[in-house]
Amino acid sequence: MSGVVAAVDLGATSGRVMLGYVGDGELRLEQVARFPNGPVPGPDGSLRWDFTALYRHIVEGLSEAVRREPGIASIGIDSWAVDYGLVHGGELLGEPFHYRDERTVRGVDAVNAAVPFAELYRRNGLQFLPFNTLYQYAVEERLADAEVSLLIPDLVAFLLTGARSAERTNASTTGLVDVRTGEWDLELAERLGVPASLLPPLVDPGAVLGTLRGEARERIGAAIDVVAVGSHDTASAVVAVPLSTPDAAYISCGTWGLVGVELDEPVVSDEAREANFTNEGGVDGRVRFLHNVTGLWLLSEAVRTWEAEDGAAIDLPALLGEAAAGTGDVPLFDANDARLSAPGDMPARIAAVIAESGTAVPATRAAFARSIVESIAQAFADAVATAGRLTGREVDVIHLVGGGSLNRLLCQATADRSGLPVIAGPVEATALGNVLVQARAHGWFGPDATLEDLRRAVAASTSPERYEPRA
Ligand code: LFR
Repeated sequence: MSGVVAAVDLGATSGRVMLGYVGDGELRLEQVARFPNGPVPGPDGSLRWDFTALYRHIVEGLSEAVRREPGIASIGIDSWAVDYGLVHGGELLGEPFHYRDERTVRGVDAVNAAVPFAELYRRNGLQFLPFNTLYQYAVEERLADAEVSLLIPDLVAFLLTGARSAERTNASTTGLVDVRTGEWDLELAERLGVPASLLPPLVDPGAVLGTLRGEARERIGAAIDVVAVGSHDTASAVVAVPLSTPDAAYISCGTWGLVGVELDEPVVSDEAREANFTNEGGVDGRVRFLHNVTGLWLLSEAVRTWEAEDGAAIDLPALLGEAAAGTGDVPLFDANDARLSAPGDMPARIAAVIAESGTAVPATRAAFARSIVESIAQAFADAVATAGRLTGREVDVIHLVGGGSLNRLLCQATADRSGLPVIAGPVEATALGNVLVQARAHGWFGPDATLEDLRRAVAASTSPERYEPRA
């Protein structure tokens, strides 16, 4: 069976609306709309998302999608994790905070004082990231004004259909879902002062959330169902990793590099906690056992700074080409250094971090780009090795998907530094995963299709590039 669905895919630097054509051996995406995204200044020096603009772009994109393809069977929505909007009386209480807002520092202190981290890890299985939703809730001033709190993709679905729900893969990133049961940990929520009423019913990928209604339906021009997908972008990306061996590792690389393996059961050992590995919820109850490495954020922030200096756009492929041609020692730094996580003058901050280690700071932009890419690759290689050690797997190949798979320097450096082959692609893994889970819900892959069946469809329809490690 075959058909077409629409995927809304919101990343930290851009959002897209895509059409996904599935069936009869076909799996193909067509981009309908692309719009910029990023942190914007909010009241009192806060860092927010311009959700109002995002939602407008989404509705415009979907109406264009319907114009091109009146027979769209459903819409699926995914985005970055952890961030939320508070809703009262159908209205959003202010623009959502960006996870890079520094208020989370206070939230971490408050949560640590209430629940020791070792206990938290046993309960929710999450690596420490200062912006996990539970830390944000600890300093959320408007919690008491809200009827419900909705994560970004759930918020979009609510505005489109009126449904109030929490899709499970993304809910797992709040820190308030029990890693063993996959249900809200209401006792933990109570200890942290989060009212249970704010946490909507959990739903699984594949469930029909509701049908476009009201103004959204009028503007989009059809009464289409919204179907839950792996609404955490990383969960959707992992669906579309064409895992080629049982011991394969994956890296989903965009703003972040999410490095790990897929498991059937969580690992919440002391070693996993100390290595800061997370057990996020995957589609079909799988576990995304992975570590967050700061990814292309470092490069895109550096480029943003240089473009502001020049008052002109930078030719990134040319810069990376120059970087790849460079010779000599490459100064490495810790890509996950906390000082590199907020927006700002990235080259100056990286220079400061490198200088601290007594190494010479790169003298040119190309050398800087090289240093950034090699440092990310080293962190990728380290995380793959740790994932293998923590799960007792002999990782034999790395699948690198997402925007980073187009960065040849990064793919080769990851192969070289890990000593493992890197299979790069598909670049659009997240949108593909979104489309595939909808298609399966419509029965287009047969009655009992597994994730492995979906991955076979990805492998058959894309041609990833292989990078062998060099001595
Ligand atoms: C990737 C991602 C990561 C999450 C980070 C913040 O886009 O969703 O998985 O840790 O963004 O939400």
